Amino acid sequence: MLEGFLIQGDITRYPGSAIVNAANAALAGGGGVDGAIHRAAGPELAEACRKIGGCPTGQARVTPGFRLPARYVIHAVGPIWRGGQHQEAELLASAYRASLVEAESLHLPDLAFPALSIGAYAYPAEEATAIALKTVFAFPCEFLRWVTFVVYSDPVLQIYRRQIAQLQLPVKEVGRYSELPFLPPPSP
Ligand code: AR6
Repeated sequence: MLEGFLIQGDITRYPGSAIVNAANAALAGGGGVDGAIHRAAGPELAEACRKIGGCPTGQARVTPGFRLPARYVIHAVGPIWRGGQHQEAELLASAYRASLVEAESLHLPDLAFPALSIGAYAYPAEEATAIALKTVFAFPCEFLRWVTFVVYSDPVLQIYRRQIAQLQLPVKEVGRYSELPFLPPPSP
């Protein structure tokens, strides 16, 4: 059974197996969480993305994490919000599922997600959060046991708390990564 965690923080500091990036279809880097991940991973990440060439909306591609604490980056492309009549909901769910498929194919036990599409791509945060949570918990995981939702801002944290309570999902909030029970304790 999948266990969920919620944390407010910087996903580039996640010390587990893989983090998901909120990428664009060109895998060209950008602002927001994408920019932070590229800065923390180093220039090798842009080079690896360039070799992949791109990724359609709703899909995901894997690279190493390079200088990140996480071993892999799963670059997922969420939809740009265009009013809700352009398959945004399906594409957002698909971006989450595609990330989980990549993690499963690598036999990873844990994965961290940022809030895909709710920043520069302007997806309404309440709806996007419900999709994120429902999609992850509906996914038939085989190797994955722990999914951590990493939120950056206070308003988004409140939205996650509310949706987790409303959907009655097994997601525990922690204050720092070292409280995640499945990770080895930090070395002294
Ligand atoms: N750790 C965790 N979450 C973060 C971090 C961080 N270090 N930094 C920002 N967030 P966005 P999108 C939150 O815009 O909407 C880029 O230019 C942020 O507060 O990063 O999918 C790409 O290249 C927000 O809640 O992603 C694409 O072109 C959430 O991450 C485009 O933006 C997502 O915001 C993708 O837009």
